[in-house]
Amino acid sequence: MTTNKTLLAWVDECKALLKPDSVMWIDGSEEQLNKLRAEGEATGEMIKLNQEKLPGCYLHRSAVNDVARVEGRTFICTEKEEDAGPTNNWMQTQKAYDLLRPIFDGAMKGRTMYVIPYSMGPVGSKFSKIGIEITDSIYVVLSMDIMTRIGQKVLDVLGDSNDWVRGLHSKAELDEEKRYICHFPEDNAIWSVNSGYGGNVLLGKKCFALRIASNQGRREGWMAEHMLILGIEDPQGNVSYITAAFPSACGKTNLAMLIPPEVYAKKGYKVWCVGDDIAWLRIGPDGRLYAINPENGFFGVAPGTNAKSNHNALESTRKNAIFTNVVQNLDDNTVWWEGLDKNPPKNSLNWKGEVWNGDESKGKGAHPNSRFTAPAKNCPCISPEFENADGVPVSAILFGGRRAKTAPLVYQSFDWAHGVFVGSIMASETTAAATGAVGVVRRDPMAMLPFCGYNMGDYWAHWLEMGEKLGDKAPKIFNVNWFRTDDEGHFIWPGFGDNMRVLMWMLARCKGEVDAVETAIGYEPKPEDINIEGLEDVTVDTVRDLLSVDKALWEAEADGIAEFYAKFGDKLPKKLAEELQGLRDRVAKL
Ligand code: GTP
Ligand code: SPV
Ligand code: MN
Repeated sequence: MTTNKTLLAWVDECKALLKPDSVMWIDGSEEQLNKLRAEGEATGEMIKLNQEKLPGCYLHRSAVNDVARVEGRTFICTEKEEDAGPTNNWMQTQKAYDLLRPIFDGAMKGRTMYVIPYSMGPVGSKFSKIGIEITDSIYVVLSMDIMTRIGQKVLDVLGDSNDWVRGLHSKAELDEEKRYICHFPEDNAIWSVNSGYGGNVLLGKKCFALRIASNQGRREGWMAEHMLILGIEDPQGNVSYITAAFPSACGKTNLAMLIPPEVYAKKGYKVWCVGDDIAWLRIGPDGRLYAINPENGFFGVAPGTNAKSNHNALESTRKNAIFTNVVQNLDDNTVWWEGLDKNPPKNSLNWKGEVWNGDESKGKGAHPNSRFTAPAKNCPCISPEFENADGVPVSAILFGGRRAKTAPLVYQSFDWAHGVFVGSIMASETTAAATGAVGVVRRDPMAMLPFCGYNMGDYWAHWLEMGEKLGDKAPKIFNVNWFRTDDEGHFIWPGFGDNMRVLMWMLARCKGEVDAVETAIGYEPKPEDINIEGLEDVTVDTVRDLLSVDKALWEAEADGIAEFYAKFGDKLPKKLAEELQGLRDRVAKL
């Protein structure tokens, strides 16, 4: 399939280490993939679902101890600790290789070693990057086929080049104590072992497209971000693009595919999804910032996805999708999860494969981090620009998280540098996307805490530099919070499709069509400038309340930021320290 010497040598090396029974190069043909589907079915790794209702769809169950990213066992491996920085787990490069090599040794005995050539971004685009993943998991091969562009065509583009990311994965024994997700940005390599969960093993995604690519972006003058990309088309057919960084399970997939509320739909507005999780951002020939989605599919959160909350995501999963850790309805061999509808199937297995039968006293049917991989082209609102190798021009960048109180519904940064500050101080309640406690507020700068592959202080400096290069062509930066709650803990803002009302204010700001109110934290809308036409439970007073900035909360926030910033020592850009002082001064006057 290839004569690439660097690649052939690496595959031989891996083979010698892993000792598989056989090696299979993935060419991307349906014939080969069908063989693997049948084999996965035979071993029970893949469960074929009802092919009339869900053509091409499969169910997969990961091990019970292996259902989310393991941040505590994820490492950035570099020569110097300061290159990983205070927010990453660090291991010295050689130490990491020495620790992992014995774990990989012989790990594929009795198994097939699959070699998957894949492209992040359209095949052959000058902005795309190539990776090779070695794995012993059929689930990984089939999921990589959905999430990336794979096969012979990628090798053809790679040719004899040595510019590709080496990704080594083995399920090994799925031993939690020996589970490691290690990144070697200095070698463009990833070693992942003892896990079978998507975020740990679909190496093109978080491992390459964020942790390794953030390093490449820093070196080459671009950015790899945990962002959705969407386009809003006005009735005249002009499309404006927005990217948004929200932490894991905080609403990117939902916002990326939103359905405009009636008030906008009837005027002819449309929303197009370019990406739901990762954006690679580059400065284009006209000096503006352009975004591409390096992925080819969605790895979305299942619970809460329904015809009303996210019709487009649900539609995306109706064919050629793989569901992980959801409920299996035994009556018609389909799938179910909490929040799909109010009818938990009476004859069903839970995510672990145990008899559940819709009995909530036995706990949840689907795992809270159960997910689907679905081809992007299934999405009814996929953007016509999805395959555009040059990307789409970005008008606005949003940051946001889950904050019950402090953060208002929306505010705009004073300028780019202040926007970088706003991104750097993001905080959000933790979710089931990673192992550990859920609902604990933690700092998650730019939603990149678990994904920035180098020192976060240098990362902020890179953001500031990009802003200098962009100058007055820089996108405007905003912060949003869909998750403010009332005293009973209910969300005040309706969210989902109605978030478009807030996006429309932002676009009006980008075009200079609407005034704003200057507050201690940034520019806010006048409450009456958020369009609430057609909303039942929201009044102008509700919006005013959602926009309030509380002095005591923001004083405490500033203290929290100072404490967080202190970890970075002299890696903290001076500009951000000044921004923090500016915030303190303004809050003091409230
Ligand atoms: P990752 O794939 O983990 O990076 O997550 P994501 O950011 O794509 O998250 P996703 O869109 O899947 O959101 C997951 C959770 O957020 C679900 O429980 C949704 O119901 C909830 N959610 C999304 N948008 C909103 C919103 O506007 N308001 C409220 N209240 N909840 C929302
Ligand atoms: C996230 O956790 O942010 C995800 C899912 O998008 S995973 O690929 O597991 O990281
Ligand atoms: Mn994500």
